[in-house]
Amino acid sequence: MSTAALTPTTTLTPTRNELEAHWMPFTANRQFKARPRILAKASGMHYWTPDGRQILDGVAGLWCVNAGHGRREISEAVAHQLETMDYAPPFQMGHPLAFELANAVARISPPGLDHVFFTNSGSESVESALKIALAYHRVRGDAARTKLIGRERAYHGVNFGGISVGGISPVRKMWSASMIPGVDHLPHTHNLAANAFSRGQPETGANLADELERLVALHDASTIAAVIVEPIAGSTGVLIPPRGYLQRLREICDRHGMLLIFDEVITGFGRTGSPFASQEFGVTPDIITAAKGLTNGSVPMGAVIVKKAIYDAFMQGPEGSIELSHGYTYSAHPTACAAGVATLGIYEREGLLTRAKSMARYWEDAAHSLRGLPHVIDVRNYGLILGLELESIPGKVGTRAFDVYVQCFERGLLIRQTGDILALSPPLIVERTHIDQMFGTLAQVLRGL
Ligand code: PXG
Ligand code: PLP
Repeated sequence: MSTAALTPTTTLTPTRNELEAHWMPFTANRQFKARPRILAKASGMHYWTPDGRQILDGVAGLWCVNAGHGRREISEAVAHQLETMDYAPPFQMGHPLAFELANAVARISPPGLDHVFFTNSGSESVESALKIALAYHRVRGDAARTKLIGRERAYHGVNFGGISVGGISPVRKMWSASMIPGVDHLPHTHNLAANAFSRGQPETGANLADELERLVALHDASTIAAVIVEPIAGSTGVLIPPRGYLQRLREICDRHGMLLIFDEVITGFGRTGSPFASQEFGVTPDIITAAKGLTNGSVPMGAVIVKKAIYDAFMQGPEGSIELSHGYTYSAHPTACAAGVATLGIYEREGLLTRAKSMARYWEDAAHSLRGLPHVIDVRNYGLILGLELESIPGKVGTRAFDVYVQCFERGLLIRQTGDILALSPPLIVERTHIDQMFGTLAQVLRGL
């Protein structure tokens, strides 16, 4: 085959026919294919469409391009790695960058979380974390701890463990017969009546953590392995934890010997103003799941970061035994590791893991300037995250926010929409002028509704 034949043939917007074969994820395929939105190029804070329209990236791709697009340090590291060694088996074999990246991740993790298991996505990180939590109790001789506690309105990716501890009703209904057994849920913390238009953490709701005591009383602590929560729920609409809530969860887990897992796939790598939300909120879990920002979105990769005591619990028995029968063909893939090391280098050199803190006040003020615009029933924010909730059109949940999403795109701004909630989470290199443009465009669209 000539090299020409291997070159992608589609450079401009694909035709209707060319769009068909790709079954798009989490997408209204028929609606999309009738009116596609195609991105062709990216640099810094921007995307470009195939016809050259510039789009301001208000969501860091999908909460992942924290250092902005097209970072040369990353593409050069990836290219170099591909040329040096394209692949190495991760089982019973190592390569230098895997260890370098694990150390780099451990350095920015909360104190005590110092061992890193690599995956290829947030979903795989969640599955791995749940399996590690269950196995941890078993290797300690506490094998009756088999139950997992999730939370309503949680998103933990799309695999069976993740949707089981997750709390998204339509998803749970679709695969209702296939949920993993032994899972219960905490109530979510979203309460517009009490907390609408909160700046930062809402004042009301820490007591909802006490529901965990109720679940402990119901199931008995001796049967519960772990509790998993997102410190800030992202994809189900930006739900900020009430003041004191995460602390109380930590206390209850400690009291009853249950592991606490923070799913930091979105909140990790600087989104909140600290490297992880754990440090930001001053609550240290036993396990952190991460992905997205780990490689700046450039190459798929995830990580499970665990406390030393968890790792150590597995390091027993004959030295030649495999301690954890778990792993992926592409765990610690050399290309992903190269991207990860380069990414963490950028974050460190440019202070991006804490930059959200210095921008947060400007962000918050800009966000709350939207209060009072048509149909806006809540504005909530933390670090460089915005959640904007719109009043739903009766019987047509999501259509109003989707309309805003499309209109923003047409006016050169990429945002996220879920139900009637809009989210912003820009690259952490965002400047005030970008923030002005984001909220200016949003305000214009909202006024025109
Ligand atoms: N856990 C959390 C907390 C997430 O936010 C995942 C797990 C799964 O990660 P992967 O890499 O398998 O997608 C996520 C992913 C949105 C949106 O619109 C958010 C995610 C994914 C898709 C859309 O907010 N988060
Ligand atoms: N299915 C089959 C048939 C396989 O052989 C493998 C891996 O060897 C997998 C699934 C898992 O793939 P991965 O390791 O990329 O998750």
